[in-house]
Amino acid sequence: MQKSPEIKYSQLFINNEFRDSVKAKTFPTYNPCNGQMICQVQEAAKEDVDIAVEAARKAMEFGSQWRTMDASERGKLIGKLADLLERDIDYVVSLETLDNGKPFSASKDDLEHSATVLRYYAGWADKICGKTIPVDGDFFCYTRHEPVGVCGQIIPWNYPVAMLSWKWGPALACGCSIVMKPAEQTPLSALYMAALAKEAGFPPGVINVVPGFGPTAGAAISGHMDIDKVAFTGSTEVGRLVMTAAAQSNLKRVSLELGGKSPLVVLGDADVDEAVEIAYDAIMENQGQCCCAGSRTFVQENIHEEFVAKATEKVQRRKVGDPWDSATDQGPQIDQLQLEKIISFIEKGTSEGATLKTGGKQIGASGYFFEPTVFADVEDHMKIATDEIFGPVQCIIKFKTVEEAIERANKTSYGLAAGVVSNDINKVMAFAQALKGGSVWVNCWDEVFPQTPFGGFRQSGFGRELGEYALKEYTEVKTVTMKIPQKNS
Ligand code: TXE
Repeated sequence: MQKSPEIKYSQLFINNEFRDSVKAKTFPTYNPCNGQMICQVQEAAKEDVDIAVEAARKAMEFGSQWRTMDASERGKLIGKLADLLERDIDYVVSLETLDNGKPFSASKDDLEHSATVLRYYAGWADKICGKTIPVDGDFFCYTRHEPVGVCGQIIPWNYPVAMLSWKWGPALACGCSIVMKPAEQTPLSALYMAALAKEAGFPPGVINVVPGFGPTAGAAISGHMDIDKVAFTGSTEVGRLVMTAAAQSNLKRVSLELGGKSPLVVLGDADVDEAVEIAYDAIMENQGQCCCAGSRTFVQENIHEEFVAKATEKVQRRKVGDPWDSATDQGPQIDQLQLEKIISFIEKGTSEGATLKTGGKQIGASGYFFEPTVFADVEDHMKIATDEIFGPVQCIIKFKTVEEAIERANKTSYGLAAGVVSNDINKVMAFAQALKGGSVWVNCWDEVFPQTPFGGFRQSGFGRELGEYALKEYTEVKTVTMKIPQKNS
């Protein structure tokens, strides 16, 4: 643990070099524990994105070092990157904790996960293949799964390195090049990962990192005429802008991983203590700043009262504070804006008639700490039940029948995740089939693996990250049809 990790990189990373932005403009990144500046970081504008895209394009040129590299060699480089991340894990975890505010142990989990994701995709690099297809006539026909090309990747601040690994892993395995914009709140760990990528041996231009803001650097990526694909994780609102920009520029491929309002349904037969634990983790994880947070907790009426009492007690024991302290469960929220958003939801919840069981206030005046909160008597129409709060706020909703729970759980414009807690296999199966979400968790929550696809239904986005499915987002299928003298079966 390095409570004051040295900031080694704060410049743009383009063509395997750290460099200032064209206008040498910088922006500050802050420590969410106290709101103080950590350092100034070079800020990418459109002209910097253009330079990064040019480098990424050159790396993708026909006959380039990257294009002619053996696929197995690409895999080795990705594996090396995972090795280097593990070598420096204490430092990178420290950097992540400093810039994001999440507890050190949680950052460590994220980074270990990131290394396994990279390693998983290292294994895929030489297993991405097309098919030979038995067409009619004297033809030989096969498909090639080619890299989609230059990929713009825009990521948020809630899981900085993990989001990077989800996007770099499949893009690199497929042989693409990358222009990544980390979130303005958390640029530091991505820059360090860029330095590790250079050390691993990726050719110049394959990986470029351009810290900056959404409306400038982000918009320059999504509207760029020479980027072939944009992968975005963030708010639904910005997802819409990214897709519009893609449509209005060059129809680049788009994948979006957006917000959610994911339901966790606790059925009356569940063990209440176990259900309380699952529901607590589902919403409180990562200070509640999780796209797949279980942010609507439906509880069947026969156990509702006991559940509310135990959930409240559990949340009251949650230790909020110094992320460097191993006893801490919850660090600060990411910034003032997110803190204010949560506070405004608390006001809405109270004024709309939900019962505030515990929490609801900012902690201290320094930094962005917020009390873990439980609302009971939440009704479907309330803002706290319809909108993404993105904070440690549990909303408990009572229901009577299974059919009603399914209908109400699905009554949202989102569809990222859903869950059910029950030991009744028939009811569990009904839920698993009926709930609209890219992930359904049974008697658990947020169990995400490198091997399993993750993504949204409806306005939670489209496209899948992780697993074999993610490869589809980074490849184009080419059909090659060749006239031959005579075919033979
Ligand atoms: O998200 P933004 P913010 C949700 C969550 C949160 C809300 C706002 O509800 O409270 O979004 O958070 C870049 N063109 N999620 O403001 O703005 C931006 O710089 C291109 C859910 O942080 O969507 C950053 O890199 N890019 C979520 C990234 O988009 C633009 C995680 C995300 O920022 C852009 C984070 C533009 N016009 C927030 N404007 C999840 N799905 O996990 C911004 N960006």
